[in-house]
Amino acid sequence: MHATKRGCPKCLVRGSVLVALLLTSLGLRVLPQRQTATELAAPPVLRNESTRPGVVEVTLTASATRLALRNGQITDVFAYNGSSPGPTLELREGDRVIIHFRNDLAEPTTVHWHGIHLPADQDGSPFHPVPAGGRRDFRWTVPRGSAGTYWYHPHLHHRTGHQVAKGLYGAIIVRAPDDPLPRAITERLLVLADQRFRPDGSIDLAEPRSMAARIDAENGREGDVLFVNGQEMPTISIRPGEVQRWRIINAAAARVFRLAIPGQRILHVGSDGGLFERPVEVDELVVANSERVEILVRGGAPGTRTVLRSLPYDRYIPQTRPRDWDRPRDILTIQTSRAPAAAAVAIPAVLRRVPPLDTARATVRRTVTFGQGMINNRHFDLARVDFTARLGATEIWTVENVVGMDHPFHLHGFQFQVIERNGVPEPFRSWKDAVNVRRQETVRFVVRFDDFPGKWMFHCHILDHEDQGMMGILEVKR
Ligand SMILES: [Cu+2]
Repeated sequence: MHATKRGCPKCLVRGSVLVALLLTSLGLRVLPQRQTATELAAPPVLRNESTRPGVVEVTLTASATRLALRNGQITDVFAYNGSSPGPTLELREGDRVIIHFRNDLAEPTTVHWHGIHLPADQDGSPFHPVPAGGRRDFRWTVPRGSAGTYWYHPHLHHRTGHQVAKGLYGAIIVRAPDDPLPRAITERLLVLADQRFRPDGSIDLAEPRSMAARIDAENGREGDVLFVNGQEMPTISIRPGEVQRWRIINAAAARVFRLAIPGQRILHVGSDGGLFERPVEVDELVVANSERVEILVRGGAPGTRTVLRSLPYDRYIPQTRPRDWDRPRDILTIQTSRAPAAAAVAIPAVLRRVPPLDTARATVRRTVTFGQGMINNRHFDLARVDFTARLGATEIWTVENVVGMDHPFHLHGFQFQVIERNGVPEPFRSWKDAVNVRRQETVRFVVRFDDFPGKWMFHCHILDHEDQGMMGILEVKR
């Protein structure tokens, strides 16, 4: 974290350190940046323990701990390295990554490296549980051309929703040697999540068989408190006319963010698998569960203020639609300073090439039908392979949602390219590992299984649905 880059006033840092010391003296582990600072703070960065060039070796520990998440109240959570979101894994294309993972929880877990193209046995899927008190090393290489924003989270079947709700999720950033965006641009990471608290400050997990549990099972668990990097309504400072690059991750279990900034259009430059070929100007962006977006945001007139807002988004069936679903929710404040205007930066018209996957070479077509709680009329079974694909094959998948609510589809291990939605051609190419499939919508994409044979998950990324069995297994065979 760079205080100068964040424009973080020294007094806020000092104040948060004092609160941290006070709470530490009470025997509580806390994150200093969560206390008094209203300026958005980046999550800590995982320390690289290797001195070898091109090697990133880190230690990641999941444990139960206590954090001051809101209003000074101490909350029992699960955290990676004592922090929620967990520390960011900073990588470069081509890096060899070694993660020494330790499970200090009292229950099994896994760590899934969401969106990364890696060997199947390193994916941290439900096939790879790490028992309570257990350890395992993950080893993989960051593919060339995969620069982008990814994330990591647990993926133990029936327990993913619970463990993420307790605080286990963190960002992965992969950088390219030839990033086309000017280096002068300040970069921000925004890990979006929501949470629900009881009056005593504890995390509100629905009692089994309660009405709340039934609603969570249907909608996916949502919380009324919106967090950016674990902070409620933080501020991002920006200079007049300054352009900032924001990497945004939707790490919420079920909430879909429909993002807008009143008073400005957003330059959308990338999604799950990295930058687009060209920037696209938009008024708003729907970011479904597990999706990432990269955007460019511009500072306003000196001293003005606006917000990043989540507009109402109706993904629900009428019976369980939240009463306040149509209320816009502000996520953070964008404060333009009175500093001199920033020097203009040129945004390239072409960012990079996104090579097309050739649909004419597709040898297999498959259909994934999303029902409520099931895929192709079946619940997930760890012992069953649903689809078998040949290594090297190009395939076209049709994901059809036949029910009355949205289900975001995610495929492990492979980035795909959306071809069309409800027969309407996708306006431009991008690399995706997750795509929201709206109620009654059909999405078609092309994917190539170029490497890494083995068993891979595909599932709905509403975590409650995934835990209920809206998941299947694709086996890629030589
Ligand atoms: Cu779903």
